[in-house]
Amino acid sequence: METTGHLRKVMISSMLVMVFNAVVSHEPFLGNPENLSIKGEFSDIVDEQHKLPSWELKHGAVSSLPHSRWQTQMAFSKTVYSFQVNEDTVPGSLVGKLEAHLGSPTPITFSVQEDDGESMFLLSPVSGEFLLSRSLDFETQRFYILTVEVQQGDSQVSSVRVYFNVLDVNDNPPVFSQNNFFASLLEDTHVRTCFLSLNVSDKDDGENGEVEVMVVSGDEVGMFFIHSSGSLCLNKELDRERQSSYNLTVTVNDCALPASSQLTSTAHVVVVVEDINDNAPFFVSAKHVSIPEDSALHSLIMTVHAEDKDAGSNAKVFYFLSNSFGETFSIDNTSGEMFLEEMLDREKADTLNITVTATDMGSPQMATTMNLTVHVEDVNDNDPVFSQSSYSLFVKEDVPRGTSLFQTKAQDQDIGSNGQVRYLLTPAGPFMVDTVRGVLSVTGQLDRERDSNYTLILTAADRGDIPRSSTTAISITVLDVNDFTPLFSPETLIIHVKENEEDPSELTRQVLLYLMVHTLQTYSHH
Ligand SMILES: *[C@@H]1O[C@H](CO)[C@@H](O)[C@H](O)[C@H]1NC(C)=O
Ligand SMILES: *[C@@H]1O[C@H](CO)[C@@H](O)[C@H](O)[C@H]1NC(C)=O
Ligand SMILES: *[C@@H]1O[C@H](CO)[C@@H](O)[C@H](O)[C@H]1NC(C)=O
Ligand SMILES: *[C@@H]1O[C@H](CO)[C@@H](O)[C@H](O)[C@H]1NC(C)=O
Ligand SMILES: *[C@@H]1O[C@H](CO)[C@@H](O)[C@H](O)[C@H]1NC(C)=O
Ligand SMILES: *[C@@H]1O[C@H](CO)[C@@H](O)[C@H](O)[C@H]1NC(C)=O
Ligand SMILES: CC(=O)N[C@H]1CO[C@H](CO)[C@@H](O)[C@@H]1O
Ligand SMILES: [Ca+2]
Repeated sequence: METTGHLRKVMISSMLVMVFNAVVSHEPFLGNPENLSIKGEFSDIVDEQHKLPSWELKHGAVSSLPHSRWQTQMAFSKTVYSFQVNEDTVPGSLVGKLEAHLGSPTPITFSVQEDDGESMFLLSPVSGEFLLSRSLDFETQRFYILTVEVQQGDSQVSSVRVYFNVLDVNDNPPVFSQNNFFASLLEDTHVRTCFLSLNVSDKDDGENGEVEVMVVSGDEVGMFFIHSSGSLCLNKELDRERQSSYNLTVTVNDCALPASSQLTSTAHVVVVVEDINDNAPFFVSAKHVSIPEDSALHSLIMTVHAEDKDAGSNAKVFYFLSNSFGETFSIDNTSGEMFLEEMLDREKADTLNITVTATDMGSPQMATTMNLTVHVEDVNDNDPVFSQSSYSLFVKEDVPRGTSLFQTKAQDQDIGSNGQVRYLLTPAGPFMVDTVRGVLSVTGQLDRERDSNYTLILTAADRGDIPRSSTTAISITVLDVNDFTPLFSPETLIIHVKENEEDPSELTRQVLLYLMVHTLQTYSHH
């Protein structure tokens, strides 16, 4: 039947309006039974809707409706009851009261006919009052629909719908899906990347269930921010070398009003920053080293060391030599120990420049080079050397004392005291040598007739800790000067004189000639 269908539709839409009204209403339930009927706005709507059936009745089209049902609305003070109950109402509280007005004085009794709340609301049969039997939970069930009838004597007089609308109170804190979150991020993660969903939820309704997430500690520099979706996102560039992990405390609160009624929860988020190879190794060892030129082959000359601020293989450093000195040195590629592989000679090269490379094992690799200067220290490995192994000198026997005869110089290729030469003469006799300058001079009176020749040994010694020396021989021949009346030699001079010789000068000439020849012969023997 069309009319009945229309009527039902009207009633259903009435109910929907009613429920909607109840859900959007935030009017608190005041707990006083006299206030319970003050739902004027709602009742008016229902009353308006209810005029329709009367109008339809005039057309006689609702005969299928039981007659008793149409009396019901007459008995109760309202056509529908709707009570608002805060979800935190204490069990045992009075939450509603029904009133029925019947003409006759016979006592009336109320009883619940249909109840989708499994006796959540207990009805007093006599007073019509509802008591709450258990705790309500808005989050479980938001409204209850009961049908109550009133009886007078044994006959059912009428029935009425009773709605209990549960009002949300902020009784659920917003929660994180976990108490502790963990995330790891590559150091080069792009700014504004959201990397962790905190999955917050709040079972409450409306503002009571709207959430606000904040990072409250562990992020003093504002490295992170919370996206409106509740995700944790990166706000700035990470640098693992500055900070390698973050321990964030995040809170979530709902938006209940007043603010003092807001509920919060806390969770910890540990963010670990994973290294990328963004630092080259850098040398921390000396750039200069001094080693003695007589260092033994394969001896350790120094240990180079480079550090790398990265982590793991990004910080694992290997060393290589790229030197222009062939195989003079070798290096242990992991320890950085450098060894001598060829004998050194300061006299050939006193400074060696080596390029040491430190490379990490990251991908891609990063490398640094260092110019290492090796100073070769002198050791006393060279003798002083005279330019000749012997020298010959001729000295007139009347040479004045103190006369410098000769300077010789021994060369020593070493440096410092290893190359400083001092001279010593043996046997000294009437000569001496200046120890520093090597100048040979006469200190005594020579006398060819006593010592016609001298053989001296000149020693040159350096001033090294263990001195090295060499010698040269100096032979000195003393030349005669006419310091005596001539003594003839041979002592018997045979001069052949002609018996008729008249010119005595001829004799003198002959003697002189002899002496000259003889003397020259003597000299030439030396
Ligand atoms: C958050 O919720 C989504 C979907 O419900 C889930 O895939 C994800 O694992 C959750 N995240 C955490 C950290 O619990
Ligand atoms: C993070 O901080 C909280 C409290 O400050 C602490 O209980 C927790 O152990 C910390 N976690 C880590 C991984 O350091
Ligand atoms: C380091 O040297 C060892 C041998 O001394 C060699 O086996 C290794 O491959 C070298 N490592 C690198 C990275 O060159
Ligand atoms: C070695 O390097 C030094 C500077 O560090 C430079 O004065 C010297 O000339 C270089 N020697 C050679 C042989 O390259
Ligand atoms: C090492 O020396 C070379 C040439 O002497 C120069 O070009 C280079 O810049 C130097 N490297 C460093 C790290 O000083
Ligand atoms: C050198 O002197 C010694 C004596 O002092 C002498 O016996 C020797 O013959 C001399 N030699 C020469 C070559 O004159
Ligand atoms: C809103 C309203 O009418 N509240 C009333 C509830 O009942 C108490 C006591 O009867 C009144 O004082 C309130 O005004
Ligand atoms: Ca809440």
